[in-house]
Amino acid sequence: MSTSGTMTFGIIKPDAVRAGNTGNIIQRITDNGFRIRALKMMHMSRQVAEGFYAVHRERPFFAELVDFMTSGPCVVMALEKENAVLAWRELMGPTDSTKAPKGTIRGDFGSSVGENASHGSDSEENARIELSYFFNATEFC
Ligand code: 3AN
Repeated sequence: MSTSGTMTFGIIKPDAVRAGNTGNIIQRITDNGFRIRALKMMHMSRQVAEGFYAVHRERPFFAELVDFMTSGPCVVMALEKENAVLAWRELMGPTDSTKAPKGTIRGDFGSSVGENASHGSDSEENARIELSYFFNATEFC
């Protein structure tokens, strides 16, 4: 298996899993040339969600964000590609699903700025932090 490129961290959020779009989103990921290096479904506890979004703790939407991310199972993923961080953010589209173009994951599967179907790291440094928050070294294939 090729291991070229860089890795980013992605989440298929609870709204998209609930709506039955997990398979559609994974299909888009592989169709766009990403290699899935790790993947698991999980239901985040409040402690895990609060830790993951700790940088947003002071934002007015923090409680809503944690409620949403713990509202059902999600799928966490390690995605590899050339310039994976940027490539995954482009495939997702902008944060606010109501402004995301059709053809992007958020444009097609999200419904608002909070319920936006997917997460992606915003830098390689944060990708490393977020990957190690959710995956052990033994979980990467
Ligand atoms: P991104 O995830 O695209 O980097 P950020 O960093 O602006 O976007 O937002 C972090 C998280 O907070 C995202 N998951 C987003 O859905 C959520 N979020 C941002 N703004 C709001 C808002 N006004 N209301 C609810 N959730 C929000």
